[in-house]
Amino acid sequence: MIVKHLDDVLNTAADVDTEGWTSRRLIYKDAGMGYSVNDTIIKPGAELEMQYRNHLETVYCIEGAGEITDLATGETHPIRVGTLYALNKHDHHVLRANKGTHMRMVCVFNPPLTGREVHDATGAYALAD
Ligand code: 9YT
Repeated sequence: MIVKHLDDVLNTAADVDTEGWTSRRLIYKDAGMGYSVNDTIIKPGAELEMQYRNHLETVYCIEGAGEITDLATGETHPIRVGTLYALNKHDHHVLRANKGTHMRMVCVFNPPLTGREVHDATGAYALAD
């Protein structure tokens, strides 16, 4: 059994900080679970264009508010605590945190992240192998 606390991850190599987000990788590839789990902070006012061509991702908002735009349809959906979105078609999207508030999201990736990824120029992560 693996038991961890967010405190075990903070300020380690699995605590990945970028301009728009900080991702604390709690479960990643080495755990052998077939998925990874991150506790991610989207910084206030951040606007992130992403497309995970190599991964499926489900995201569940547990703090803050913002919105997501599906760039295939142009539709924008509000996000608040309790909103979940699943990028089941590797959807190209823009994620925004409202100004003045961060969003805290639980993110599950399949296949799992190695724990250290940052986005490439297309807003994707490379495959681990
Ligand atoms: C919600 C989202 O896609 N944020 C970008 C960071 C990524 N999800 C991660 O590595 O946690």
